[in-house]
Amino acid sequence: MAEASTHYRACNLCEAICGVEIRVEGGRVVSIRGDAADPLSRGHICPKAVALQDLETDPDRLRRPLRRRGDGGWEPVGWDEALDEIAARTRRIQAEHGRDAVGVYLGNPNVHNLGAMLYLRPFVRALGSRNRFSATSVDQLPHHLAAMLMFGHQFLLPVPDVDRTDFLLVLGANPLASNGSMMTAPGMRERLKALRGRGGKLVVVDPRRTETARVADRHLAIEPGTDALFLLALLDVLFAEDLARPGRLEPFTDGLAALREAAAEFPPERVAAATGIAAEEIRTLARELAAAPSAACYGRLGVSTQEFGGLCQWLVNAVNVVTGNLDRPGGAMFPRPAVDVLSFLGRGHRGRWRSRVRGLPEFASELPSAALAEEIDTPGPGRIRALFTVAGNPVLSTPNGARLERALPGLELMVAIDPYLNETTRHAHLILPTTPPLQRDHYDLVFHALAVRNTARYSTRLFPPEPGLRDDWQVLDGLARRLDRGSLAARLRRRLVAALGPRRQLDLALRAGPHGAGFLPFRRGLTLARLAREPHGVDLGPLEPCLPEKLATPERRIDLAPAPYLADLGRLRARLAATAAAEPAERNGELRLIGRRQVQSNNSWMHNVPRLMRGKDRCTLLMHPDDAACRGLASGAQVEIVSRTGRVCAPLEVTDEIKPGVVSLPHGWGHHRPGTRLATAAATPGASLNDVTDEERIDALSGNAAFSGVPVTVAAAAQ
Ligand SMILES: Nc1nc2c(c(=O)[nH]1)N[C@H]1C(S)=C(S)[C@@H](COP(=O)(O)OP(=O)(O)OC[C@H]3O[C@@H](n4cnc5c(=O)[nH]c(N)nc54)[C@H](O)[C@@H]3O)O[C@H]1N2
Ligand SMILES: Nc1nc2c(c(=O)[nH]1)N[C@H]1C(S)=C(S)[C@@H](COP(=O)(O)OP(=O)(O)OC[C@H]3O[C@@H](n4cnc5c(=O)[nH]c(N)nc54)[C@H](O)[C@@H]3O)O[C@H]1N2
Ligand code: SF4
Ligand SMILES: [Mo]
Repeated sequence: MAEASTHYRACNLCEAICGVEIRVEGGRVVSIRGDAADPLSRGHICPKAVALQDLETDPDRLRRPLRRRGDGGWEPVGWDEALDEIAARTRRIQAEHGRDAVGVYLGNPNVHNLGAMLYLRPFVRALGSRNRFSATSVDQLPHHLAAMLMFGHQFLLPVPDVDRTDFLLVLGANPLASNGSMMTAPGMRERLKALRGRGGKLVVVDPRRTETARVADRHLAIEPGTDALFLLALLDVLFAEDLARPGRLEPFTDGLAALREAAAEFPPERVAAATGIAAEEIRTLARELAAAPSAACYGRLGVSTQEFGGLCQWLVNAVNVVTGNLDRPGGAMFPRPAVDVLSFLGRGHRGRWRSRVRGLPEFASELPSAALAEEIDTPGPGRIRALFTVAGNPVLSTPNGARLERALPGLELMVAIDPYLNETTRHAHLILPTTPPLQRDHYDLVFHALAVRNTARYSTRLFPPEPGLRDDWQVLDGLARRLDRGSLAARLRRRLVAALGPRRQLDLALRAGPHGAGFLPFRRGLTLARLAREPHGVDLGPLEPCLPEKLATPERRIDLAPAPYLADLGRLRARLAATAAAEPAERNGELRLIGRRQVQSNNSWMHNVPRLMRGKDRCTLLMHPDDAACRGLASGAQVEIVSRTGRVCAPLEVTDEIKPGVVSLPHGWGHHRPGTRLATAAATPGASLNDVTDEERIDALSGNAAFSGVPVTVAAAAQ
């Protein structure tokens, strides 16, 4: 290992999946640069790429399984002993209290992990519980609901064709900080510059003048949680001014008249006060959208994690259909990835069962994570008594995480598959640590399917797995094998598939995919072996129109007006009436709290990377100068933020980039909890936004958490 070598791979830390070039000398990483030959990222990387190396060397990262002792300390335990003990205790609890007594929470890094993507399903199936939760319902659930209801499959997710569009309308996304989400487009700064360079326009709708809004042609500072009203008004103008042009989509689209009728109730003049956006602005925008040769409307986290998130994602798709921009170059398009995720993930279903305490509907076999804590702390039959967390930190990432934090110690068994002893995993009885990114093979099953260009890239591991660690898939498989109680035939079938391992499963999926070589010898097309010989990945071309063939609805038709959305308009109507009736002064000095993302963070788990933590405290509360002045507050002051659920303190940052009446705190902080092993993070702990968000604020339609617009009061903190 003494000599120098260069390793090429994809960074899997966020959705941008940038190609990286890693120089290794003497078995150590000496540099990480962008891979200029990657057909998608073309050399782009962000400051977080160095984390690939720092995660490797982090002394706090766990390197063997741990078991909690009676005195609260931790002892090392062998893998087989740990897995056997977990299986035995799980079975005992399920035998006594039923299968639903075991819950599972799947966190975000699973989607960035090939092995987890392939082995989670058999593991969850082996648990056999209806109490399944994941980060989906604190994030993008409304996107899946809209895809299922409108296009027939929860993963028929349109992606804005940013490289060819003439007009990009962005709502509730800040790709210059997040590097893009449900839109894999590494290097958004350059891509947006190119958009404007070719005469295109960028309009950003956001309560904050974000990094992305700053490079836009126009920024519309919307009142949090009112985007559904805004989008309906936009549609109303398109219809009323005869600008609706679905074009080639029209012969296979239903519900235009119903949508038109729904939108007619919300003309711009009616929603202007509530949204904070002048009627004329909305009219102008509608006309520009309609006039653009191509346009894409893209709504992301900020419009998904709000009380009308379901309606928002429906209406975003609707705008793209009504303007004829769905499935056309420069519009919102469907990728054609090398592995066809649609073929092995279910279409989705909703409401087949409900959560025990609040009666919230499942979606695709998962219950809303906003209900996790109450399912643990509310006594009665069916209560969750054992919990598995897999790559998740729900104490910091789910609404009213503090309630969950209080509930976790009451579990009879908690198991965390996670490389860190953090705010959530410290409550586990056993922690099973898995390999960091450079010690495993990777192919992005999910993000190639959300990318603005069709490409494929396989990464082999750079370093061998550390002796005490296993890959996520091995741990999940070890548990599934011990817990599976299906019929002999079913178990055998599952064993056979699992025994293939991730590489062979991937090879089969690539061969069977739309760019694949199939199963006969000497055929052109992709196989894993061929892909692995291309260290920079392969280019499979720009996005191409694929409708109506790709639609998964029974008649291959788009439904523009699904009944659940029309029914949910009643809730929006009531909200609009209530807003119109309330005087602003009646808010009693109440502010609306929203979140934000920062380039050097990644949700809750990258604050232990020293090189990402340099500089001043980033966990600050943003407040408009007017709101600060009337409270007698100035930048740097410690303020207390109080909501229905709790209170946190943070330093204030006064700035006119935030809309008056709105304040913003980033999420993923709050590393002061005792009993964690995160030395760097604990040195600059920040406060957890989710100590003040509210598990009762959800989008009633989808069950997604409504983080945006939490009512809070802010005052100087007592010393
Ligand atoms: N208020 C507010 N809350 C939010 C958000 C917000 O904007 N505002 N955003 C939401 C969103 S979009 C998301 S996706 C969620 C994220 O919510 P979570 O997924 O619950 O949280 P993360 O912070 O991503 O934590 C990831 C965990 O996985 C571990 N981990 C990292 N890599 C691996 C791996 O390869 N294998 C295993 N087994 N473990 C690994 C880390 O140590 C960490 O414990 O948070 C949500 N919460
Ligand atoms: N650096 C970094 N990158 C990340 C992450 C990270 O934590 N850090 N997390 C990753 C994950 S898991 C995800 S899901 C993606 C998310 O990626 P994005 O969707 O780009 O998410 P954010 O950057 O949080 O941007 C959401 C925007 O919505 C705005 N907003 C809040 N409320 C409203 C509202 O009511 N209406 C409107 N119109 N806007 C509103 C906020 O001000 C914010 O600018 O980022 C991913 N990438
Ligand atoms: S943008 Fe995302 S994928 Fe690219 S280097 Fe940064 S963290 Fe990695
Ligand atoms: Mo996310």
